[in-house]
Amino acid sequence: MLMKHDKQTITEDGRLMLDKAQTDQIETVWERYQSQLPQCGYCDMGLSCRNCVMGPCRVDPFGEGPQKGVCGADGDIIVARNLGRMIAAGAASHSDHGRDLVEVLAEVGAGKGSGYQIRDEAKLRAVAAEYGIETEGKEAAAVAGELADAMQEDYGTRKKSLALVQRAPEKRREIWKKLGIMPRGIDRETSEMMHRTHMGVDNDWKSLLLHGLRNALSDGWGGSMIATDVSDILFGTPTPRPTGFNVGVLKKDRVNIVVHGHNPVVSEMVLHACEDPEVIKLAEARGAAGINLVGVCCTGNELLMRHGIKMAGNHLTTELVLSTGAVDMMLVDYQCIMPSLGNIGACYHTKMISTSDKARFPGMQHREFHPDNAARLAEELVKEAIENFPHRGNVFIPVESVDGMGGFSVESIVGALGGSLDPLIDAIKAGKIRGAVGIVGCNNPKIKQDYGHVTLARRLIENDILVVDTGCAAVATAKAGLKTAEAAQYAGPGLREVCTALGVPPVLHMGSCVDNVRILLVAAALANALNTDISDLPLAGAAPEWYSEKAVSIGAYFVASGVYTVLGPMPPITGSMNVVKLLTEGLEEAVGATFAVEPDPEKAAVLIRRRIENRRKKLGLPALAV
Ligand code: SF4
Ligand code: MSK
Repeated sequence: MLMKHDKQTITEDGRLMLDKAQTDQIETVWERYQSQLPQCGYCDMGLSCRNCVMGPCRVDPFGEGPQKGVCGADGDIIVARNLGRMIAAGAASHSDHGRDLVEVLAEVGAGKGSGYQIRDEAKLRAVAAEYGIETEGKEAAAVAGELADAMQEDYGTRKKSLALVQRAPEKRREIWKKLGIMPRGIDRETSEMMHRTHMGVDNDWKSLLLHGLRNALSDGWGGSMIATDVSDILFGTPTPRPTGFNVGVLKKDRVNIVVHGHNPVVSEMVLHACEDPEVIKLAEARGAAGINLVGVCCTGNELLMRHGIKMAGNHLTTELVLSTGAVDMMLVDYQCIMPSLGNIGACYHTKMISTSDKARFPGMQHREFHPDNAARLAEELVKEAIENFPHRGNVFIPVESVDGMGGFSVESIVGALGGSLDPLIDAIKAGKIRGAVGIVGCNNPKIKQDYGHVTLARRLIENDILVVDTGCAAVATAKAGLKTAEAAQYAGPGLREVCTALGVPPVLHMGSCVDNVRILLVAAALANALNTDISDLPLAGAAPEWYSEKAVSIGAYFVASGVYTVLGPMPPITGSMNVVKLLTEGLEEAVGATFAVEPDPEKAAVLIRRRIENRRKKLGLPALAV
């Protein structure tokens, strides 16, 4: 049966590629979602538990069936435990990604990381100083080695708090201390969450949720922050640069290589190999006009931020990109890579390659990257992609790409503002910019692709609210044309004036999922400049189309850092009204911010505008009635 693709996605390339996938009899995420309906109501409400084999158990939300699991856990405990485990999985994913980067930094420090080098020495020295490392008179490699050691200590359990929490405003740190949620060790908090949620350990739903915040903080002010800092040190701190978006970035006459996943350790080496003149000559000898390296998801965003590499799509486009028949090789590292991809690649000529020792996929050839073989293996693989170019069948690239700008690190935003955040603060005080919102997260087949991100971003900028975004949200708004300087025309008069003066878009691309910490750092810098706390500022976060456990951790560290955060899809917590009330109301008193859940982005925009105007009023700034 033909699907109405305008129900699946707002994007033109998505609709056309869905037609193509259907013609080619490729099963996509949307069809598999349909085949799962109706999804399990107990799981949807968080009321099922399989933490031990006295179970699996479930609690009846209507009060007619069992109200307790075999061990005696009630709905509150089961819901809180399940949410805690989602946070632990998300925090572990980001933080383990950070660990991989620290290990490369350690290799570089030991003079062994062949092909990797320090690209931002100033940042290396600045971050090392934050860790209390004496850098004066030392070679960069020596500093890198010491910093890698100190960061590895952060993963362990021997400290009272992580080094980088010092970047949070003092008032925020006091809140964390008072609540007993100061993150200690990155691995420790995740490990403790797994312990607490074992049968017969923490059976107080409030205490479980508080530890959830601590676990998430160990990601936001720990693992993810380390991942971003070390990526900047090794590969360069991003600066604004032009790029392009959607499936139209694939080129019929070039060898197309797509990188997918999250960690830039592999993709940076692949980029390097693609720029080798000898390798380019080989591509020409095989009849191609050159090599075209593009990205999807966050590995793509990492390359986009630092090199302007173009993005073929976000999460729900990853299968469709293959059905262009134009991809000669897809290289994946880890996270958000659908296990369906290998089999889709096999329907075309695409070589599918997995590269991480911890992530394998059906239908993919496994070629493992390590610092000592990365440069050589990257070149080998790019050459194999070139040799695959003549094997292409029909190619279908139905759209032209959309222009956009990426590369807005904290450093480059401060640079664009002339060296300090003062002009931004002045614009906020004057009401030209009413506040700022971070839109983050994924696509989810439960929501029309990109509709949540794009609608929310449009409503916010129309109302003079600056939007910064990351991950798949950032690609969604870019595909919709909101990441050019000209997009200032869609903003309200105040934001338009500021963007036009600076030549920047009203929606700033701040990077990958781990780069959400860049948003935290802007918030912290604003709070410090105003001698206040993050929760007092006219800021908010939103994840209109989230799907992943990582997004739960991100949402939890945003809220625990004082940022009101609106989720699109409902997390699996409705089985416990106690948990729902704590997360959506009770946390306000504890950490100065809460979650809200609103799947309709039009209504989410109203909630956020209300919050921002409320915070403006509290700061004594001119406020509007919403
Ligand atoms: Fe059932 Fe309790 Fe075991 Fe969960 S921990 S499966 S509720 S017995
Ligand atoms: S890739 S976590 S689908 S944003 Fe970071 Fe996109 Fe979400 Fe993965």
